[in-house]
Amino acid sequence: MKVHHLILVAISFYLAYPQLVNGQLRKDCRTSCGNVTIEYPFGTSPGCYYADDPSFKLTCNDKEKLLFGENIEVINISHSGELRVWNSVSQACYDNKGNVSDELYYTYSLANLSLSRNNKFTLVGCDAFALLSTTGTRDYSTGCLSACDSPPPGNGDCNGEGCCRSDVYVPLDSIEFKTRPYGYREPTSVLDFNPCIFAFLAENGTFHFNASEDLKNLRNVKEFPVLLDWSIGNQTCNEVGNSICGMNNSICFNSTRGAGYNCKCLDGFEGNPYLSNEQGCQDINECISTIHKHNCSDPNTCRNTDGGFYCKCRSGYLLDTTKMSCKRKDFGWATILLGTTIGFLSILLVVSYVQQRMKHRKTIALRQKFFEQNGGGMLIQRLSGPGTSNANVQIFTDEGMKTSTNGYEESRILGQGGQGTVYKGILPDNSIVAIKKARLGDNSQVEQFINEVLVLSQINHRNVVKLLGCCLETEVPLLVYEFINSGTLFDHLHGSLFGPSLTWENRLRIAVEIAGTLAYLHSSASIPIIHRDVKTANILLDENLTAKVADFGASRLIPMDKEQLTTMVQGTLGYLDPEYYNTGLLNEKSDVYSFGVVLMELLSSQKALCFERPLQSKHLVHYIASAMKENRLHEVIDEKLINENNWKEIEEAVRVAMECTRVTGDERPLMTEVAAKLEGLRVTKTKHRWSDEYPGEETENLVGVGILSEQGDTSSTGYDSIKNVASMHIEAGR
Ligand SMILES: *[C@@H]1O[C@H](CO)[C@@H](O)[C@H](O)[C@H]1NC(C)=O
Ligand SMILES: *[C@@H]1O[C@H](CO)[C@@H](O)[C@H](O)[C@H]1NC(C)=O
Ligand SMILES: *[C@@H]1O[C@H](CO)[C@@H](O)[C@H](O)[C@H]1NC(C)=O
Ligand SMILES: *[C@@H]1O[C@H](CO)[C@@H](O)[C@H](O)[C@H]1NC(C)=O
Ligand SMILES: *[C@@H]1O[C@H](CO)[C@@H](O)[C@H](O)[C@H]1NC(C)=O
Ligand SMILES: *[C@@H]1O[C@H](CO)[C@@H](O)[C@H](O)[C@H]1NC(C)=O
Ligand SMILES: *[C@@H]1O[C@H](CO)[C@@H](O)[C@H](O)[C@H]1NC(C)=O
Ligand SMILES: *[C@@H]1O[C@H](CO)[C@@H](O)[C@H](O)[C@H]1NC(C)=O
Ligand SMILES: *[C@@H]1O[C@H](CO)[C@@H](O)[C@H](O)[C@H]1NC(C)=O
Ligand SMILES: *[C@H]1O[C@@H](CO)[C@H](O)[C@@H](O)[C@@H]1NC(C)=O
Repeated sequence: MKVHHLILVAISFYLAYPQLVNGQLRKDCRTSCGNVTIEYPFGTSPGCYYADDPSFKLTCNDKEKLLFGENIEVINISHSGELRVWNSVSQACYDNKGNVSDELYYTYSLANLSLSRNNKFTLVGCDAFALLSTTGTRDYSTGCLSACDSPPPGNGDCNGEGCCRSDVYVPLDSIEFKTRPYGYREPTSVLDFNPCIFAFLAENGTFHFNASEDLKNLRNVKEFPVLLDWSIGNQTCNEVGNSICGMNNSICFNSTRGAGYNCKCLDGFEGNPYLSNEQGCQDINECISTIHKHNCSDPNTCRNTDGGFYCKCRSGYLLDTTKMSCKRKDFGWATILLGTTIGFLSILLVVSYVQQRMKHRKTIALRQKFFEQNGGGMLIQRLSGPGTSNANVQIFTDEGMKTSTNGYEESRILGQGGQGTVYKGILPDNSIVAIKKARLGDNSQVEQFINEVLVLSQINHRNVVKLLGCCLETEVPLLVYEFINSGTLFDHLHGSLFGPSLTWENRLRIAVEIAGTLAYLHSSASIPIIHRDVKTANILLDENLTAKVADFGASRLIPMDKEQLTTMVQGTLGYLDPEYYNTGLLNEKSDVYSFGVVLMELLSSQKALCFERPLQSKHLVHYIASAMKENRLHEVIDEKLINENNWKEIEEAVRVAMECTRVTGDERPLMTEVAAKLEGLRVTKTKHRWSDEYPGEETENLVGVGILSEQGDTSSTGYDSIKNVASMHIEAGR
């Protein structure tokens, strides 16, 4: 009796170490034995195979054969969980009496082994059967029968005539198979063509039955490859975690054995999926010609990607995915339409841009023209000329003016006068200004505007409306002033703002302020200036009722060496100096006359020219003069002003006004004298009040005033009003 014991030692394992040791293998691990490549998790020495589990231990014998267990030779190992080994053929031969030498009886102790489904259990022989059974937890048997009393036709089919086979799927502990003759035969009838019976496991497709050859001696083949399934552990991927495998590019899959897991590289990658170093799964460069895994018709268009590739066509070409070749893009109607539309729109855009540019240029040219026409050049020349060093005139732009007046909105109009319209403007820094716009199409107005700019640029006085700047880019020039919000003196005396606030004290102060301003214009400003249009309508009041002289349009700068100037007569009826009117000779005394009229207005609250008054007293000067002559001053002075202790001052003020309005200019006092006199009245008045409150100081102070006036000493006193009086007297005396 001959018994073959083929022990297939454990291949799959119940592990002490559930985790794969990732990464580095020892450098001295063998990577091949003979022609067989050894790869992790298998290895030949400790530290080279998985978790030091003896199930993955292989040995390389001195004949360079890789052995698994005691004597099973390994053909090769695949990562996907298969181990290909050589398995011997078992055979039993008939003796010459027709008896088989032995019953073939095989026990395969499979322990942890799984036979792959891709094996066949095959019997070659006549009148025999083979039985494959399992032992252990499941009872399972399979087998086949072969019968033949004459040589079967050599058609190569293993169909039960001289050869039979059965599929194998036994993932269990152990199997055994039996082979023996089926019934009794006259041995000689078989012996001739079938002396032996063969039984073996073989990988599907490795054995092709040929009756004429194999029944005799199985072509002397002694072993067949057999596939065994191996896996790691007895847990599924879910149980161990899907990221158990070596790298990002490798994935876990459940072993076909039904226990444990294996790893594999993703498509487009190759390497050892259990390792995470450079031997692990790496991208396959499909575009390298030697590999030629791409299907681009032109290899030059192939571009490798991580785990794949694509075919890249030149611009203007598209990939034809059926042939993987590049072909020219064809432009459909939609494209042509789109292109045309875009082209058309671009042209439109360009045209409108050019138009805009031209319009812009035209606007600029127009502005330049206006600027010149409005005397901008002359102005700039004059402003930068000698004697105007402290000129501080800002040039505003057309746009700036437009936005600040909200497009010259009607609601922004503050007033409309002889010289044009005044708008309220709000500058970008939120400051409020008054913007004066000349009347359209009046060239003399333009001249006056320029004149005003020149005059005002010379003046820096707190009682003169400050000119901030001008704009000459518009058709008519614009002047920008500080904004004075409480109307004109005219409005307060006769018009819309008439009220009780203009007491005698206020009126006297206003008169002093106007007189002081005119005195300053006549004598103190760097070049003497004659206002030429002094009237209550040209005197603005701010919220403290401080006077601000405005409207210098008619004013004249008088060069120092010229005493008189012949000009076209300008001014307002009622305020106009009769001498100047008759002769056309302008000097500062004309302003004195006009001031006299203003002072009379302040005293009487009567208009300068009033046709409701009797014919002879139409003119305020005549009205007051006749009243004075007839000693009935009480009648013409505004009775609201009069109280018990100011009559003397009023009389004095009337006298000053009368002097100012003398027919002959030479007889009129200088503006400085007028200012000093009025200031004197005011100071005396203040003193009187003082003396009421502090009796006893009066005499001393009055004496002080007298002394100071005579000596011209301004340094010995700290009292401002007195100082002013003093200096006024001195100037008046020059
Ligand atoms: C896996 O093996 C361990 C020990 O070897 C055992 O305790 C466990 O029950 C097994 N698990 C499965 C699913 O077979
Ligand atoms: C390796 O393969 C070659 C040819 O395929 C063969 O001649 C040689 O015997 C093989 N060596 C071993 C050790 O199997
Ligand atoms: C393993 O061996 C078989 C049979 O010799 C062969 O067909 C197969 O290509 C081999 N596989 C590897 C990965 O070497
Ligand atoms: C698997 O093989 C190992 C090692 O040979 C052994 O200890 C274990 O008992 C085997 N498992 C089974 C279920 O036979
Ligand atoms: C064996 O191989 C043949 C073709 O080679 C195939 O058709 C058949 O399905 C395979 N059998 C098994 C069990 O894999
Ligand atoms: C079987 O072997 C014989 C002799 O070698 C040969 O002539 C015949 O073609 C083979 N038959 C098949 C099916 O391969
Ligand atoms: C694996 O993926 C992570 C994040 O996706 C990345 O940071 C890491 O570099 C990748 N490692 C390798 C070896 O590709
Ligand atoms: C592995 O098997 C388990 C249990 O049968 C299953 O839930 C899981 O989806 C499988 N995982 C993979 C990657 O096939
Ligand atoms: C070319 O290869 C890609 C990726 O392997 C595939 O998706 C595609 O179907 C193939 N095309 C042709 C025409 O073979
Ligand atoms: C075959 O051998 C002969 C002689 O040795 C025996 O007499 C037979 O009994 C034997 N046959 C079987 C089936 O064993």
